Amino acid sequence: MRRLRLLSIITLVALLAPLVLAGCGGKKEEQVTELHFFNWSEYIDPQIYDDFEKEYGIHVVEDTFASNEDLLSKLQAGATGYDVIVPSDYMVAMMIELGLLAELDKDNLPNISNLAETFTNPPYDPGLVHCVPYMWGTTGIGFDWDYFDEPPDSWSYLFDPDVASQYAGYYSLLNDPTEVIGAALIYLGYSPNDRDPAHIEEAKNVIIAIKPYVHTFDSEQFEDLLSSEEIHLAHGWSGDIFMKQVEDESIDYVIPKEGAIIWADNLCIPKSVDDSPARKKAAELWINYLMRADVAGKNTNYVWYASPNQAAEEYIDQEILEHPGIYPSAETWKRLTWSEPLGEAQALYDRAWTEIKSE
Ligand code: SPD
Repeated sequence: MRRLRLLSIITLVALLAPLVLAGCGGKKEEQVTELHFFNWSEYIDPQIYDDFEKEYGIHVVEDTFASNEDLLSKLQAGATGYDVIVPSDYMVAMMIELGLLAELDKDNLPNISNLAETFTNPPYDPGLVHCVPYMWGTTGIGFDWDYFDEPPDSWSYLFDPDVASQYAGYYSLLNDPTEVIGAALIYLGYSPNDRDPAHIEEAKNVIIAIKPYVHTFDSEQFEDLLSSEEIHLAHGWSGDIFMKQVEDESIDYVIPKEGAIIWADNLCIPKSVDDSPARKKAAELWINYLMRADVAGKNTNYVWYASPNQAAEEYIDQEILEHPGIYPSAETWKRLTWSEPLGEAQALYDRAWTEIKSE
């Protein structure tokens, strides 16, 4: 009888161990029941929050940001309440350099083995020491077929004043310095990572010249503005447009012929979370859950972004896997460029952006 009671106690302790995580040095045990996830808007199937809570008893509170630069400035301003954040590739490299990210404990992330080989050693975080890839996509032009006979497949629709003026008041640009200056640089025939001050100045002047035609700079509702016909063209992210297309089939997306930015967003833990082993472990539990094949598949089916998770493919709808706007062809890949950390040239981009926005 006593042995049976002892066994039950051992089982109970084993079951609670993942959730009741002891602080060190004899501190009181801390139970994590809430996690703060700082994500891009509309970038997860909300059902996943409920499923996770049912399975692990941890409620995930989501807060959203609109650009990598917003995310960075929040962290730099001392925000310590976030457990998991979702920066893009070049921003991961910048955050590592600035010491803003914790290192991941791979023992807590067994689902990392689900990642496709190409995503296991990205240049911005070799060996996935700090982050794991979440979703990837491209930045192109969303449009409404009601106003076009052919897809607007050139950046000149947004940046050539002769063309752009025909859409005056009816198009949006992302509220995102890297994306907008990058797209203008591509339009001018340069790399979106160009560091030549004269080229950055040229791109700035192009944007200032067309600014009177821009309805709004927006990164969170451009797909809704397209659907409500407030705008007819939108500089935007692939999945957001395709997700909207499900309910409004006149909305479509094109990767401009001059080329475009390709990006990968990543799940990372801010360095401040290292102060609480319990929170860190819970954050890794959440990241590992998002990498579970069925969860990652379900998520891609909802957000319409490509998954870096190879094991998830069996759960992803065929329509998405075969979609050339989501998984671009080898031919299209040749026109795509990853954003890179800009080093000292970042200050030139920041200054150009301030001038663009204040003009
Ligand atoms: N609605 C989710 C949008 C995610 C966009 N992240 C891409 C950033 C690339 N610079």
